[in-house]
Amino acid sequence: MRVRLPLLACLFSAALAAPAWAQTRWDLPAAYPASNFHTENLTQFAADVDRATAGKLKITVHANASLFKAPEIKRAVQGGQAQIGEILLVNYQNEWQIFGADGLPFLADSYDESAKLYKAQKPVLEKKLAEQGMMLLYAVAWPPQGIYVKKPINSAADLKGVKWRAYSPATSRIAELVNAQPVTVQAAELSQAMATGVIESYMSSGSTGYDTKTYEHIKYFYDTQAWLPKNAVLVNKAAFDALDKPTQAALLKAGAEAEARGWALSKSKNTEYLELLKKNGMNVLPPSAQLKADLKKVGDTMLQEWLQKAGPEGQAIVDAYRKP
Ligand code: PCA
Repeated sequence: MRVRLPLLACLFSAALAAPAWAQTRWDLPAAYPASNFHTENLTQFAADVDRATAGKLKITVHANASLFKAPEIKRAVQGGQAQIGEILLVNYQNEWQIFGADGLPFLADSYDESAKLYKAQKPVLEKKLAEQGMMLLYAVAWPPQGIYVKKPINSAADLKGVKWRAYSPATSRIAELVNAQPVTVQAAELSQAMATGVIESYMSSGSTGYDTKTYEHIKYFYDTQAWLPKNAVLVNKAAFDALDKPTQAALLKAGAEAEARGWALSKSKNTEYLELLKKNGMNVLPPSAQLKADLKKVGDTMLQEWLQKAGPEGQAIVDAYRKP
């Protein structure tokens, strides 16, 4: 009988620990590593929801594309395979141009402008996602995007023929416009793509450069501050509706807090990441006047192309964004 005692004790404590009310468990697929600031923010958000609901809603964050690959997360939330998930909006530009508004070079290239663009973009984003059975819980900008490249560059012409990693339709388009060779690789596979020589250049933030140890393969970062793409956290509407009112309120509150915290984190961490890159041997440099002018031209072309494809809906966003 001695054997049974621990078992009994175990069952008894499990019964005690088990809540008398129903517990809801949600999965949250995310595409970036656990140590990334977006993911840390998600983890904090999940802990806040847990605390605010006294454990009624448990959200498990699955970092680094371990549950779904980056381009699959939106569909997973839409279809209810995941109740909540974090996406990179610009990944979905081909589905609907408005998702790509924050990926256009130099349309909004500072945190303030990026916040303003978000405000202009948000109502239409919410409407579209609602049509798809989802809610926009919150969105946070990545730090400004610069160019990682193996050799020093002075102009866009120096990028000719370079193997260029793209993470979105727009970053592929930039490659085409500067005559580089685009290959789409999501962040979770980026380290490997550099190690195997599949890519020798890409545009992204100091954050992703640091996360992927880019300094082990690439030694130059041109801080072009070209745009700030956003991650957005989406919720399946049916899953949300199935929650009781206090739980819904707790989720929305934690989401709003995560949004404010995320923007502040992005900004402060950006400086930190660039310092860390330098410490690890990266040359962090301002772009030359020529490179700046070349990229500005690329941005102008892409904005024209985008406006044509996005139609009046896109024009309305740009107008609202530019209104003083
Ligand atoms: N990092 C992500 C998207 C934008 C960013 O800064 C990436 O490179 O995949």
